[in-house]
Amino acid sequence: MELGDEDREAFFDRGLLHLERLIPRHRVLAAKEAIVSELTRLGALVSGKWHVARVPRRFGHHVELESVFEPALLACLGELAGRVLRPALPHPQVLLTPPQGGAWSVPHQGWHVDLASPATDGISGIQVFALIDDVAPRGGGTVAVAGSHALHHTKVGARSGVHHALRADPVAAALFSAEGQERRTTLLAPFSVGGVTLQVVEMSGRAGDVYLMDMRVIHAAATNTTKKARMMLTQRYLPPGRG
Ligand SMILES: O=C(O)CCC(=O)C(=O)O
Repeated sequence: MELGDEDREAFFDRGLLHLERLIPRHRVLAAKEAIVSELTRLGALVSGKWHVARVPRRFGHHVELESVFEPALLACLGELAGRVLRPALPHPQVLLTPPQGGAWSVPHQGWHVDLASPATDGISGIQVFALIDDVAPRGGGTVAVAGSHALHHTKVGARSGVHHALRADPVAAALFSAEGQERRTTLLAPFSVGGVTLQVVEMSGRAGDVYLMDMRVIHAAATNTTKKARMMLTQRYLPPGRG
């Protein structure tokens, strides 16, 4: 697949790009089957019922999971980064959240980046999130603060770090506090910190969709309030010699 100008612009502006139906259906189905059979074998999913304590922290190696990250997808990463990127982990990681109930909100903890703040402005890595099943809004999809990659290189971000810059802003501070009834509405709409437009985005969509995330983007795990498990795969890609 080829990226269009709009895709490139979206990725560079927001640090996050949603590509719909990128992964061929047969690969997604094979990956889902591999995950479900491992869950069944471990007794974590029996006749449609979840035994959460038996959900593994890490899944075994399955060729069906590897093959989701096919050459067409890797070519997109190289194109965006302007250089070859290599997988940081030997195998993709399964992100699985059984139904948790309760009410969904923008997380107020767990915000992080997986790389040290880069000294120079430029892509230091891309994380791929592949949806292996449909993920409805509020269904546990990872949440990201789109635009936050650019905060690292603003005056306030470079001086005291991105977390500090966000905590010091009256709107963005709601990312770190459960209080305030309006926080969900405010954070899911665009807001500005240090001249950079930010917005909390939930990675929801259909099976086969992919989100590409600049690894400078701050992100967090979210609650799955639906009745269906959240099933995603992730892999981080870095320039050779990093990670
Ligand atoms: O959605 C999740 O479970 C969290 C994913 C995450 O934070 C990561 O892969 O770095």
